[in-house]
Amino acid sequence: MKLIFAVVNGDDSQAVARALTKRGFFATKLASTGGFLSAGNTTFLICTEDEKVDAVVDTIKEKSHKRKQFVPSAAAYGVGTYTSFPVEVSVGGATIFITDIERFEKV
Ligand code: 2BA
Ligand code: 2BA
Repeated sequence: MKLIFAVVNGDDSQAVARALTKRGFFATKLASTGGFLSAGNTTFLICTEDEKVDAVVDTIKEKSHKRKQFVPSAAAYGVGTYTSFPVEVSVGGATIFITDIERFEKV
């Protein structure tokens, strides 16, 4: 079994959740916050069999979109507001981490 952590843009999280459920995957959604932008995003935890990992990743990829976002450099880098200028960052589609599970139980 593998545990997939997927950080998804808040705007895509409903579409990702719907698609995962429709394709028979079980998932847990956690409300999370990006360390850089301090904006809300959604972290999915998905535990599934090894051979289904690619299908989960493909589903997330399909429903998560890349976005360009402008942020004040003061907010992004913590410099004084007198030097603030907009900085463009590319956010998403999704950031995905996959780890082994030693034991999985539903009791
Ligand atoms: P349970 O399987 O007891 O799961 C309860 C909650 O535990 C789930 O809430 C989810 O938050 C988490 N969970 C369970 N298995 C997981 C896994 N492999 N990876 C990550 N998180 C997991 P919900 O998603 O709201 O599901 C509530 C109940 O609905 C589930 O109870 C299950 O009986 C059913 N269910 C969930 N997804 C389904 C699906 N794709 N197809 C059919 N039934 C589903
Ligand atoms: P945030 O930390 O709010 O980051 C939003 C976007 O800002 C990132 O998009 C990236 O383009 C940029 N960024 C983040 N940290 C940066 C830094 N130190 N210097 C310059 N630019 C930076 P994504 O890479 O698509 O990440 C989207 C969200 O996924 C992140 O939100 C964070 O919550 C999570 N994430 C991304 N990589 C991660 C990692 N290696 N470990 C844990 N969480 C990660």
